[in-house]
Amino acid sequence: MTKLNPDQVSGAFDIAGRATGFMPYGTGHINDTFLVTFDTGKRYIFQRVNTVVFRDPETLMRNFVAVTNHIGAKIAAEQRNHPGTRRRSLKPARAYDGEPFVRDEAGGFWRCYEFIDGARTFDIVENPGQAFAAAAAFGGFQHDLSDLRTRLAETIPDFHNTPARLAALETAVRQDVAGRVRNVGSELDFVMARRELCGRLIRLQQAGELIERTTHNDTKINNVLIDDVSGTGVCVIDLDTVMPGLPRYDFGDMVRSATNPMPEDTRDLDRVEMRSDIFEALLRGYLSTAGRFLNSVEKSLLPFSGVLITLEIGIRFLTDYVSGDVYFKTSRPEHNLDRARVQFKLAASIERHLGEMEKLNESIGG
Ligand code: ADP
Ligand code: GN1
Ligand code: MG
Repeated sequence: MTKLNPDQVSGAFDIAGRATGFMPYGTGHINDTFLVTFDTGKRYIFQRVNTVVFRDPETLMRNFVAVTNHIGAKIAAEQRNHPGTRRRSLKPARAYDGEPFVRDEAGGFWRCYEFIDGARTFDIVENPGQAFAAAAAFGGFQHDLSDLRTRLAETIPDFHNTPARLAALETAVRQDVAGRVRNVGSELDFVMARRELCGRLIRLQQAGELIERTTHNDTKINNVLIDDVSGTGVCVIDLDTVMPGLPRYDFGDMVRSATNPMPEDTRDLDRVEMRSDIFEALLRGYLSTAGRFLNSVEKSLLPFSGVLITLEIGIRFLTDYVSGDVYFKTSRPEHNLDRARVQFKLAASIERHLGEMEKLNESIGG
């Protein structure tokens, strides 16, 4: 059955007025996102959740509501009514049946929240100020959730279990369903040479040295809205993978997505590199908000997490390429391979800078 559009489901949400227009929005790889305008002049984000990736979207939405209620209550308690504070959390709309979602007759699973005005996301960080702002917002988000008493459901089990991601790649290579393994020899060599790295954080966690916390798990830099005027981080979005995890993964994904000056899928690999000034701004921004609750072991692993997550996401893109593009949205046959190559080039660059990154981390209190 053909997929429905947001204007066909908008009437099921308890929103004043009528939807008058919609357009696809954002550059995410998983869900379908739309900006919908109502005749009241108000704008909303509608999302058709990818139910192949998120098998239990109702549980996911229970997490979503728990998180946004928790942060919303803090905002109310703080009673700081300047615009930045009011916009700090997403506000999910309710359907007329009281649920924070709507299922359409074509099998689509929809949610909706208010559009946050006066702010935007960036796919590529333009300057250290933006990196500081984004990292401070993600650290603030972790801090906001550090006293959440309920343990959230795992929307994707083993999401950042790097050894499990490696095992999935090995299985995909053995099966070679798309006949693409012959194209990825050097990429596989790159990964296999780093096999030992993959288990490092998980081993520390299993040894009880790293504490499980509620983390975002998808801190790609375009998952935080930056204020158009002040340049500060306004609101952390894309809450599908907020669940128990290690804060290090969140910092690592900021390093992966913000330090690279090129698009995540560029073919111009010569220009892919880790920008040291952006790393420093991320570290300072993140510690300005998360430094308060992290312990010293957690802090010492911040630079390494950049290598690990970049390698892990590269492994995931490569696995999807070998599997015939079944997970991430693609717009060309080699798209996932191009993405994987960028991650590996960036991981190698981070590795080369690791010594100086660790020195900096020690010197600023990480
Ligand atoms: P995806 O899962 O597709 O990455 P996101 O939830 O990250 O979806 O949303 C896609 C884009 O839509 C974001 O990068 C951001 O630009 C925009 N966006 C999402 N939610 C809002 C919001 N409440 N207000 C303004 N823009 C938003
Ligand atoms: C996906 O949804 P989006 O585009 O923010 C993916 C992340 C990856 C990222 C790589 C649920 O994030 O884990 O790091 O692509 N999200 C999911 O760009 O798999
Ligand atoms: Mg997103």
